[in-house]
Amino acid sequence: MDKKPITIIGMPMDLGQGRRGVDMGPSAIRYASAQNLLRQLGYEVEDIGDLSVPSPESVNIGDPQLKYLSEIRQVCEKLADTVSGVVERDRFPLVFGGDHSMAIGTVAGVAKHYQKLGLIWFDAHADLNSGETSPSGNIHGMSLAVSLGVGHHELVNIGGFAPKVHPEHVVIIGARSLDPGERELIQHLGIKVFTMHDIDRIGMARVMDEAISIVSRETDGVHLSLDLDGLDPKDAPGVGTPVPGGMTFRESHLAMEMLAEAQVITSAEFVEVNPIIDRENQTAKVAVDLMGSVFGKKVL
Ligand code: HAR
Ligand code: MN
Ligand code: MN
Ligand code: MN
Repeated sequence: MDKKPITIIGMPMDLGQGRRGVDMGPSAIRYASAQNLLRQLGYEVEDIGDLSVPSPESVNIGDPQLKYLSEIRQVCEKLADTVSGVVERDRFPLVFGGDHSMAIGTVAGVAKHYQKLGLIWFDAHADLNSGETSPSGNIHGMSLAVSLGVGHHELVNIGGFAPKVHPEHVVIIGARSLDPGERELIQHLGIKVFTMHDIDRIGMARVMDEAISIVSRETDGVHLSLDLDGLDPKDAPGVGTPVPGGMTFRESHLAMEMLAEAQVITSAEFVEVNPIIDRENQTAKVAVDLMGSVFGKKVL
């Protein structure tokens, strides 16, 4: 298997949600020895450090239905440029977060380079709200919608083009907390969602077989956007919006192992790690463990 060199980017983003601490996610993930693990797996790895993100105390919250819109737009533009530069250098962008609003930037950066980008959204939530439907005004609950071209024009047009992905190339895995407007958009766009019910019923192996076939059908790249709250809070307690009844440690690993076997992933981000509300960095450790599986770590 060809091992593309990896570039780590830290995105200390916490403007997209309401709890402090998720800006420390990149440090927590580094502390859990991400770089060492990837090197042990035989990859060449560079870490270009963190982008700078203003702290919420230093800026105005703005429109309560789109909190910190202008700052999030600015830092996501920067992230998109950075990620795009990494792809241009023929390296694998691996982004550590940070709240999930950062995906607006990551996806914009990779989408520049793929005619048809597949997208795996591993999450308890669908992140398909807009300023009109959001119950919270938190932009981390809008990032998938924005990537699909739905939402505020300043976010939708980051990178200068829209949409970044088409609904038929997107799968959501692990969903168990959806708002009414999100359900409507799922129906309207026909997005494939594997809920926890589906995972219970048919098992993660079949879910991943189907998911991989959807995201790789006619696509030329696949981005993995992994929100740690997709896992059960027992396995990943350090997240700002935990939802019980999530994917287990093993189910999540199986998903990552199957992605590695299929060799479809061309970029990835691990988001929503909040060490302040974690227990002994458990969630960052789980993130790094899952990364190992994505990059081909095997028992035997
Ligand atoms: N759906 C809710 C909202 O839009 C909760 C957002 C979800 N939180 C996340 N994103 N961590 O996956 O406000
Ligand atoms: Mn999310
Ligand atoms: Mn989530
Ligand atoms: Mn298409």
